Amino acid sequence: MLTKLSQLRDLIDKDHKPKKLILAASEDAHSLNAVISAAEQNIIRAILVGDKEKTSGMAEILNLDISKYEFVEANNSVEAVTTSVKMMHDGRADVLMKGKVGTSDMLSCVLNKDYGMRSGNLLSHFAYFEVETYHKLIAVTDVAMNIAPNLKEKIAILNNAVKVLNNLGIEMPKVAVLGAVEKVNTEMEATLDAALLSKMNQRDQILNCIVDGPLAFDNAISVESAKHKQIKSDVAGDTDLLLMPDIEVGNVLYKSLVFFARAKVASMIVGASAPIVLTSRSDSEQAKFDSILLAAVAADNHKKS
Ligand code: COD
Repeated sequence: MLTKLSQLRDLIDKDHKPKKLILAASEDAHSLNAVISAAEQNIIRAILVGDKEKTSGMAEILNLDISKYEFVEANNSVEAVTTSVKMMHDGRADVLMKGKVGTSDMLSCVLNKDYGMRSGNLLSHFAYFEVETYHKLIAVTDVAMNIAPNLKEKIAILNNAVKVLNNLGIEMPKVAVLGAVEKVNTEMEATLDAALLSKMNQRDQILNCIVDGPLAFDNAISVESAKHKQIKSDVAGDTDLLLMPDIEVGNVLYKSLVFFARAKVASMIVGASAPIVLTSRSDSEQAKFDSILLAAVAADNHKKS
């Protein structure tokens, strides 16, 4: 059972060759520090794309030697992202990482039909949390890409996340599909979708996991709360993955866990032609480093599948 994000390190392939990671718009202090630290620990090989003058100035202040890493010049963040995504499209690296550029700008470029990183699947965001008050790591999806997913999109988001968890060694992750309440309410669409997803799982239309829902947040993560409400569930209180109804709920939960609960987090975009590290500007350097670790493990598995 995974209880700490640092355990991701043990999951790196024994014959792991450091994966090539492109940092798009490299003039971002936290990202640069995390990338160089991961490169120095042989987790990745770094390629920096961005404004050379600003990046070098930042490296000097941070006391980092970036002279040994490949550098591709770009005049602005849009050019940096476009160049980076095109390099990924051409198979020049295994992982893409967002530097000093807006999330939507980065994602729109990734979705470009001609030179993007589409794979035919829905792309979605996967976040993995270490929360002191929970007995194991817990995944949350989708808090950053799909704004208001319909049922079909929720199936794809769920399958993307289950694939990540299966690859991390969790054979049958327990999935709680969240609503505001644990009973189906015909006026609350999230509860209807949750019930359908549970039934599809029972009928083997969604595989390699145990799905239950609707569950409210408290009974998804607390055995006492589930008992109190007399909920019979194989998932309640022992959830590995929380499926969010939409981006607003997901994003508020993400930030509440980080800012109120001081949780640690690693996150990435999955479902594309390669994993994409897409932490937000407010994420810590540790979160960026752990996300690189998560993406490196995912890239090892990507190569095998
Ligand atoms: N997976 C695969 N294809 C997709 C996806 C997806 N998740 N989303 C859109 N597409 C395809 C569509 O089918 C279409 O062919 C094309 O991409 C364009 O679709 P649009 O018009 O919806 O694309 P955009 O560029 O307007 O929007 C895509 C974004 C991902 C940018 C948008 O959904 C978005 O802004 N998401 C929220 C990002 C955000 O602000 N996160 C902040 C949280 S920190």
